[in-house]
Amino acid sequence: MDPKLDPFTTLLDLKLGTFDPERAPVQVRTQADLRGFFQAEPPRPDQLVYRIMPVPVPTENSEIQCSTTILEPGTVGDEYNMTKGHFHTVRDRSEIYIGLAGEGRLVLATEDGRHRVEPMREGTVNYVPGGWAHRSVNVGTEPLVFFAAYVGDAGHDYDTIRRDGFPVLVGPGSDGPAVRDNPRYRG
Ligand code: PAN
Ligand code: ZN
Repeated sequence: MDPKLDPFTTLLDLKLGTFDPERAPVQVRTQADLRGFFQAEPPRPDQLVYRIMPVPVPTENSEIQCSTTILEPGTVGDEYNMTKGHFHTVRDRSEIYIGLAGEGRLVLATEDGRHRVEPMREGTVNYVPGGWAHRSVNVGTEPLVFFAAYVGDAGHDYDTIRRDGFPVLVGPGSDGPAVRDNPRYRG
């Protein structure tokens, strides 16, 4: 075959999640961007929640996209800071997360309403099979940092999550992080 891309290398800071050199502009998500994903109305719309550092390649299933996510600690209402969460637009596309720093939970859900909550911290390797929506939650006091690699043409379906939510919510409990049923799931 005729190769489509030239090889390249970038250096990942294993604690901070930053790339040197950066391969693409950093994507910033504030509380305002997460309106409709948190249960509560965001109290500080300009407050940073997370940043995504992409290593972009063509969006084809012959390629592997990757990025790091740096998710700040904090809460909005009764929920810890979290990513929007999504299904892949091409539903069967899978993904791998590698935890680099901080403490988190990976909330996963299927279209038929099953869910799982998996740990995230330095050294965890989370496998996200096709068909599972996924959202990361920072349950600690430091940034949650992880590396993600996924099939190039996966795409991101946020609208389904904005409409339906996840079956469970993660927030501070009396004895550490607590997972509660989401009263508005598909409500
Ligand atoms: C991740 C996520 C990243 C941000 O790279 O895109 O953590 O989360 P949201 O996309 O839900 O805002 C991934 O799962 N990519 O497929
Ligand atoms: Zn994904």
